[in-house]
Amino acid sequence: MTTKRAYLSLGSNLGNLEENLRRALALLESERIHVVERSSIYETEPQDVTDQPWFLNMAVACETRCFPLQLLTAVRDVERQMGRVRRIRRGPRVIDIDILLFGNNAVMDTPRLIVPHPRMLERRFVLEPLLEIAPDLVHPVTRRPLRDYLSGVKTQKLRLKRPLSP
Ligand code: PH2
Ligand code: MG
Ligand code: MG
Repeated sequence: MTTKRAYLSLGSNLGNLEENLRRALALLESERIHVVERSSIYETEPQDVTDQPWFLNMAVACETRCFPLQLLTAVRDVERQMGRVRRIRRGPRVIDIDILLFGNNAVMDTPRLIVPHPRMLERRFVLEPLLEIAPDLVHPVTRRPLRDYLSGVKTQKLRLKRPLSP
């Protein structure tokens, strides 16, 4: 069976944020989702629900044998293992792992999963880390380079960029 590459966005704004990201990466590995590239970590201003703590966000590239819905099940599993409780939609969370892109430009729209991630082009906390590890990515639907969308999100505050310590 072939392996496919997927790009994931990770975010945390409850508890020990760095520790949460580290634990999520380790748990992904235990689900046989191999993280092959990781961005720096970014402190980002909360979007959508603005009355919540700032986030730490990062993006990773991973290799997996999973199909998209299996990957979704695996990342939900990791979120669950980390005690994520879904309270407020888009509100504070210990960990959030979103599938941004899958395989060779996969496009899908199902009740459980939409790929590419429907809000990725409007979010600096997604685009900036993602472009750090893959500057030449093209959006599978619009066919435009992702870097073209950065200028549209520059007003969203983002600070401090450093490697996640081991
Ligand atoms: N996630 C959200 C809503 N708002 N804001 C930032 N800065 N980072 C996030 O990861 C984030 C958010 C819902 O998934
Ligand atoms: Mg999310
Ligand atoms: Mg999510």
